[in-house]
Amino acid sequence: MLKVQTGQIVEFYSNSCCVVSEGKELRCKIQGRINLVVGDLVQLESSSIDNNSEGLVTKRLDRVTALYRSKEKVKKPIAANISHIGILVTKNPKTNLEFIDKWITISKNASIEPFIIFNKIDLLQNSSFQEDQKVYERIGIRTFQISAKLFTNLDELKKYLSKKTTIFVGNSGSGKSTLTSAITGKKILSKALSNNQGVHTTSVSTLYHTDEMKIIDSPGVRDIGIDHLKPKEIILGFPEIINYSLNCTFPNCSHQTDEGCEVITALKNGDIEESRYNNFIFLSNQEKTK
Ligand SMILES: Nc1nc2c(ncn2[C@@H]2O[C@H](COP(=O)(O)OP(=O)(O)OP(=O)(O)O)[C@@H](O)[C@H]2O)c(=O)[nH]1
Ligand SMILES: [Mg+2]
Ligand SMILES: [Zn+2]
Repeated sequence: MLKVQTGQIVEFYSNSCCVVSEGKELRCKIQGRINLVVGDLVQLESSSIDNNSEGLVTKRLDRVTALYRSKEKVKKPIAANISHIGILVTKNPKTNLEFIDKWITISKNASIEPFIIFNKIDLLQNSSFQEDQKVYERIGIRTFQISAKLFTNLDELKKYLSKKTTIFVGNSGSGKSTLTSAITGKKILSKALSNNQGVHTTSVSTLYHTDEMKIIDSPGVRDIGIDHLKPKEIILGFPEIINYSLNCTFPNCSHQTDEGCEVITALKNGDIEESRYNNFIFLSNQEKTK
């Protein structure tokens, strides 16, 4: 007998997927050409006779949120129905501020709350993340300093993640899988060399459920394409610039010449961080030249 039920995609491959439904994990085929990503809610048919784990996804339910990136100028969904994005930042590999600002921009455009996790603090002499932390706390972005490997400061982070669906993003080697494992208690292979068998870099996004939260561990990226965003969408990643721009003399102010520009005044007064301003101008100009 066929049973129709709903579930959530925890892993998606090109023509099959893993779905959690009614507390069980099912390996599913996909009917027709349904465009799915991790986190999607779906309707599926499962066979109740053979009591294990096979199903057919027949429909995707509406997405509450969807996170997009662009790849070769095409807008592609990365994950659905997430509430938060945790951006992992490390000194090694070095995460640059432009990468962080791009992630903030795509999150804000998707109405998903970004926050920053400074990881691997066990490798640092003194708190050398402090300056970057100030830049982002100033604009209302929550930040954490942790060591995923040594479980340092994880309690506060866990409390923050409670009741949320969060995707961890960041460069390859920043510790997303190590952190996901430390928080969820699930065994996940990390990038370290294991028995000389090679490097376990994450190749597919996976959603992990615990009683308190849902976490998606994603593959590392060197850069994130935001070509699909127009200049008026880029500025959503820069709330402090929006604030000051409201008082610019000219409504179509480019915020690049002095005259009547409150953004430039705020920059000169130190009310807007230089790195944030520079990234805003860089990303806006990039979009304009397309
Ligand atoms: N010292 C230290 N090492 C860490 C910490 N967190 C992760 N690592 C190490 O960093 C390496 C990469 O960790 P992963 O968790 O695999 O990184 P990832 O972000 O999942 O990498 P990809 O899957 O390739 O994107 C591993 O050798 C981890 O042991 C930390 O807090 N301190
Ligand atoms: Mg990984
Ligand atoms: Zn201006």
